[in-house]
Amino acid sequence: MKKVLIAVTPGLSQGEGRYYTSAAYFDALEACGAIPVLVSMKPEESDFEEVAKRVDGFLFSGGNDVSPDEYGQNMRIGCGEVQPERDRAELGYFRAAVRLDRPVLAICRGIQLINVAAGGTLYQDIPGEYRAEDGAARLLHSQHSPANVATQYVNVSKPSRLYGFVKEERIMVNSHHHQAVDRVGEGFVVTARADDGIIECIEKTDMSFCVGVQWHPEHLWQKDPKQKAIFEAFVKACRGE
Ligand SMILES: [Mn+2]
Repeated sequence: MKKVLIAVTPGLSQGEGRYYTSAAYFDALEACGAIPVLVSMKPEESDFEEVAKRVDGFLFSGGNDVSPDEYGQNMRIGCGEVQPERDRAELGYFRAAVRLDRPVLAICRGIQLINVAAGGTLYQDIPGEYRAEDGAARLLHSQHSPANVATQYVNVSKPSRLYGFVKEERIMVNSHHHQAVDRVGEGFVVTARADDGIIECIEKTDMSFCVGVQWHPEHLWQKDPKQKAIFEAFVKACRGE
């Protein structure tokens, strides 16, 4: 079987000039038969499409907050550290992926990034800005437990790509985020929400595969086949199946 090449976007340290990411993304992709590679966060404009042509898919990883400037807002109290350099690089790669219809899996910061790329907005800080409708209890989206512990329910829409992977309408996930999708970007549909209404999955229906999840399946797949199914489906899409 063909082993696909998947571009993974790294985090970028401010001071030391390091690219870094969690090995868990690599482990999950490799377990599904892919070859993951890290891509530069300082590419030239023409590199975006060059990279998109040569890889079979993109994984947009977790990390710091997207600059509110990218969705036309001031930075409000509660917003965390931003890195304009990383925003520019990931927005460029994502737009190239859209143009060439390369499969995209976007995780945590990734779902926020692709939503902003499509003209959507974010809650800059859930505890400070989000109030659940109809009085639903506010949930802990920045869990204190380790990442391999699932702590919240997510309600999966049916039909959806996500439902096709996990085949359940209510799944347990981990939660390590203080921001979330607010206004949904053009071309995306919401396919999962937490019990307080926070958006946990979006999908771009006009691409062969473009799924953003707010949780971290890369820390759950080893003990939860439903989470592994997300990576399996992504790698399959990268193979063109
Ligand atoms: Mn959550």
